[in-house]
Amino acid sequence: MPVVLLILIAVVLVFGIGVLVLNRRRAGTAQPAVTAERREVPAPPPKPSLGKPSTTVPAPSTDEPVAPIEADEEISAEELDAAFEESLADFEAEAALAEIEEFEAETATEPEVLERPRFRDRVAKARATFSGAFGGVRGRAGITAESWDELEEALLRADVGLRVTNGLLEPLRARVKSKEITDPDALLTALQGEMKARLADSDRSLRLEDRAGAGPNVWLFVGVNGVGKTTTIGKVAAQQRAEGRRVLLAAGDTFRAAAAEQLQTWAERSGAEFVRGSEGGDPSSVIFDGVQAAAARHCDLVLGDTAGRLQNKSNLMEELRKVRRVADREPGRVTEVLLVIDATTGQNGLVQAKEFGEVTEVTGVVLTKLDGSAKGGIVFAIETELGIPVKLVGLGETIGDLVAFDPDEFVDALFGE
Ligand SMILES: Nc1nc2c(ncn2[C@@H]2O[C@H](COP(=O)(O)OP(=O)(O)OP(=O)(O)O)[C@@H](O)[C@H]2O)c(=O)[nH]1
Ligand SMILES: [Mg+2]
Repeated sequence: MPVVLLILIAVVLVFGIGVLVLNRRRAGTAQPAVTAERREVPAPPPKPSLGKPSTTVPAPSTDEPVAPIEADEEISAEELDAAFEESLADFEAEAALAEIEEFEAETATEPEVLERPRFRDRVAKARATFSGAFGGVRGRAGITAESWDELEEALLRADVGLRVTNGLLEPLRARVKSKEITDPDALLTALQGEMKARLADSDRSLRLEDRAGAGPNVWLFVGVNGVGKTTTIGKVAAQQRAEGRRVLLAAGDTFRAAAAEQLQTWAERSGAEFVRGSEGGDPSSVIFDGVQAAAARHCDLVLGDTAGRLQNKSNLMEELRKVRRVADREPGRVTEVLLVIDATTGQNGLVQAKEFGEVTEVTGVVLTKLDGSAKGGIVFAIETELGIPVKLVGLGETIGDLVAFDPDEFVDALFGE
């Protein structure tokens, strides 16, 4: 009798497995039918915005013990088919859930905390320009003609400019000649000191007059196309808001379609007020409206965007002169005109600075994209040759990636410290 029972169990098992294999084959060949059924799997919760899906689908595990088939249990082909489809549905649901979780992890927006980025972490490329030369200088037993060549080349490649490079190296040559400096390490330390000293005396503070009852301060942002004016305004707005000031952004770039929308997005992100005009309208009237609105709403500061322009287009430069004049009318006071320069454009930035400075009385430079550039040396050229202080530095594209320019930290970062 037990032998008969065993045979019976074996027959049922073989039959069951046969049906299972048959079904799998059917599923493989009859693709459209399976896809159709797949669509019937309850749809996963919608992707964005979703917190965690409220229901979790039990995860079928391939390691889970399969329930033993009882010998006397009648298992039809349909039941086996249904069981297989059910576990397929579970598997599909789990895959969908995993996909949602992966999507959420990828798209989770960073909270907009203004965490100050460090020069050291962002100026890797600028540092690389110097590190090869410094390595070469250190690698020699003494200070040779090659050491000087290497230093000079590195400074020029970093866009320090010929005049400033000579200005930095000449006093060092004299100190080496007089035997005050005798070894390579001491030479590099002395160069580091010279570079810091060059940038030491500038007043880099942003002017904001807080006279009671007075109208809003106006900071204008000027520069050539695509240097980062609008982005910088967004970053500055966030910083000023974080310091508790009421800020209004005025969309003085009426030239480019979507420029106002871009600024509006920054206004929303930073919690600033916003004023715009019509596309193609007079930028000075937008700035005027902005100042009026800011005065009415008791704002401390108006940040005025302007359209990018080439410094050699005299009509556009004239337009900028007018924007400045209008912004400075009561109740407004222009307390900063910030020339935004893209650090990757190198020495060309110097030419821009000259022209813009003449037209709008630039009070400071914002050097953007220092994170992606090997041209950090332009800082020295701008300050030494033009006497315009670099006040802010852009170290990335996000709202927190703007820092007050700290020359010591910058020079140390170039030296890999
Ligand atoms: N890596 C990096 N990118 C920056 C920085 N500042 C701005 N950008 C990018 O530069 C590009 C141009 O920025 P915008 O702010 O539109 O420049 P703009 O000067 O207003 O341009 P126009 O209005 O067309 O003249 C954008 O892709 C910015 O994200 C920075 O400090 N680092
Ligand atoms: Mg812009």
